[in-house]
Amino acid sequence: MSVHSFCGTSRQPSAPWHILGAGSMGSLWATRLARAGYDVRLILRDQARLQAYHAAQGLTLVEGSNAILLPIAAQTPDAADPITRVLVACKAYDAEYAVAQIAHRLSPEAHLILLQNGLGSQQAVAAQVPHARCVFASSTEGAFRDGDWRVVFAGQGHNWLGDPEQGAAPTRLDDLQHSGIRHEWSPTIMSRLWRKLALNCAINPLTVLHQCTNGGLKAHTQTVDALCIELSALLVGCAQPEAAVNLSAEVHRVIDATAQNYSSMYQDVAQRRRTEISYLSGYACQAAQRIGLDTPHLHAIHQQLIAHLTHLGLPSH
Ligand code: NAD
Ligand code: KPL
Repeated sequence: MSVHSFCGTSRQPSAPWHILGAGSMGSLWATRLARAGYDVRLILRDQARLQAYHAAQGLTLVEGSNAILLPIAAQTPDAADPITRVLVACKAYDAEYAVAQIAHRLSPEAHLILLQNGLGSQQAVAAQVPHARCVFASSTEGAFRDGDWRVVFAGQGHNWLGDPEQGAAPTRLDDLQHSGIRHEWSPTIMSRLWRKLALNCAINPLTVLHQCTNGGLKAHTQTVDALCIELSALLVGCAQPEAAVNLSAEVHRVIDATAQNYSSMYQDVAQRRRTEISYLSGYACQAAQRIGLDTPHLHAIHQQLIAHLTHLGLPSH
């Protein structure tokens, strides 16, 4: 593998991109923006993480057989510079607290891009910073860390960004284009997020409970179909009828197309990481309860998942 370091051509002046959460996705965005010459500033949890980062001298982006080291600036949440644009790339369960730590630094025209899977955390963050503009994102890109401060770009994909209040696209999204971050503005971002949530609810918990790849669910089509019927009714009941169209067909298509893969929830459990269950099947069950919809299969699978995680000694929320 060739490794080289890169200082980038500065594209000053332009408001900096703050990246809150320098994990897989945060690093994937940060390194591409920095490589394109933008002013990027990582917000790390605390001084200990900051020191460790400085020791590594930057973030490394691995793409195929190439690795590039980018000496991106970093800081802790209590730094003083104002924040105009921030990508929030924490896990769903960390997003609210992480944003609370930087809320006092948000400038009046601040934009937050919320890159969390599932639903619930985005709304909680938006309620917390009512004067800032929150853009919700849904991503099919894939990344993982193969070491501290190293990110592997594992799956080409696309990012959809949108405003749940249906406002127009922010002007500074050109930076993403110039950085090779494939994206488009979606006027129906809530529908996209609901659709993704439904796909994840139909597939991910079952792969954990049956300890199988996505393709292994071909042995459980009755349960998958029962879940799809309930999830479709839920989407319609939550005023997202477009997200329900041909849900079952798409779930089976995804199972076929990703038959050899393990779902993200399976991988979280296998690596003993906390899952985002509360923002996936947990959110779906609560939404069903809120609208008075009976979803016995969804409820049973969610309860089995909680029991399974508890049995493994993992957090079940
Ligand atoms: P990750 O665990 O790799 O990264 C999250 C980072 O946030 C960690 O480095 C963590 O230390 C940091 N963090 C948490 N609290 C913080 C705080 N208070 N201050 C500063 N940093 C804080 O997670 P990820 O895989 O990058 O996923 C982020 C989100 O993107 C998740 O909701 C995930 O479901 C979604 N997503 C991930 C992928 C992927 O391929 N990794 C793909 C699509 C969507
Ligand atoms: O997004 C996914 C995941 O694993 O989280 C798919 C591949 C769609 C399975 O639900």
